[in-house]
Amino acid sequence: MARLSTAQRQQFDDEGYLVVEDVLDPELDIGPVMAEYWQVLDGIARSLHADRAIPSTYGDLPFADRLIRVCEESGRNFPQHFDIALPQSGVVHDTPLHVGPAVFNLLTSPRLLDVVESVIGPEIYSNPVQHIRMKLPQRAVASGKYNGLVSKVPWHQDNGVVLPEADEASILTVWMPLGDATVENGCLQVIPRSHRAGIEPHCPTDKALSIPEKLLPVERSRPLPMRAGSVLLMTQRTVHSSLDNVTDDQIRLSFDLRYQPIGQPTGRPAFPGFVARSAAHPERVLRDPVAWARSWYETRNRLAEQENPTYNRWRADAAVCA
Ligand SMILES: O=C(O)CCC(=O)C(=O)O
Ligand SMILES: [Fe+2]
Repeated sequence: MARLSTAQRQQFDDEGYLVVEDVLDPELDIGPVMAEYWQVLDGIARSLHADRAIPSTYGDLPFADRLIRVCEESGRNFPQHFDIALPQSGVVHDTPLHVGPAVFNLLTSPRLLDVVESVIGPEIYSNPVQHIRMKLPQRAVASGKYNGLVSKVPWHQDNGVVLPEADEASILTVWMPLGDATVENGCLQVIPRSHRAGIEPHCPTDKALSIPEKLLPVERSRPLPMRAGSVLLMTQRTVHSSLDNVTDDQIRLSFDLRYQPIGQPTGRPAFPGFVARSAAHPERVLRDPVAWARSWYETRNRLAEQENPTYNRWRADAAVCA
């Protein structure tokens, strides 16, 4: 079992983060996910081509080249088509999302859950705050509204982007690159030991919720280049952000997943989580990828017919945001 060593546990507790290498097998665990994403991209490209929005479907290009080309030529981005959760607002009956079996298999990968178990114990709930991020080179980012799924992400704590109901929960963020993440293509960075204080104030800005830099020792920030197959663990209070993708031709692909002990509030009660592992009640574990997908489709239908809830507590007119 890929359990953490005592030293690794200690580093996680002391520093608020830990990179664990070679948890996943890039070919066996990540390959099937990329095959699903190839199909999603193929659908996008064919539909744009049929609408004459792009001159070719670019079907002979590898994934990154193809997505960059499709975004550049169409002047659009498609973060929600790939994402593994619904957006926080504006959900309609046909809001796209991707909840395929390969994604479910990764979310419930025994090797991943072994690592999670070493931090939060054997009763593991998959928190529904989860995303795929495909950070594009600048020239492929559509102008207009900022989207953290395709661009760099400002300083924040994950605790700050969910409801206060989860403030005392133990939500573990598991961030993993699907290809190598580098300083150039926009890897994650953390502020070591920042998890020891409380929740910092977050300000709503045009670039997502963020902690004002004047409140942070940003000179202590540590970029974390990572190879595919490695995972980064962070507490819900660890302050982190991500860098710009300054390459011309790479996409920084990553999943951010979250797990917590069963029974704690998730911070987004309108979204569906599930029991991923349980020593006490193995019969409650969700093993069916179709049932998982259905839980998201049912949530989509429900949210499409009501006013969407809000998931954060912050106000732009707070003194600290001036
Ligand atoms: O992947 C990124 O750029 C940001 C990810 C993030 O904020 C998270 O995983 O909580
Ligand atoms: Fe985050």
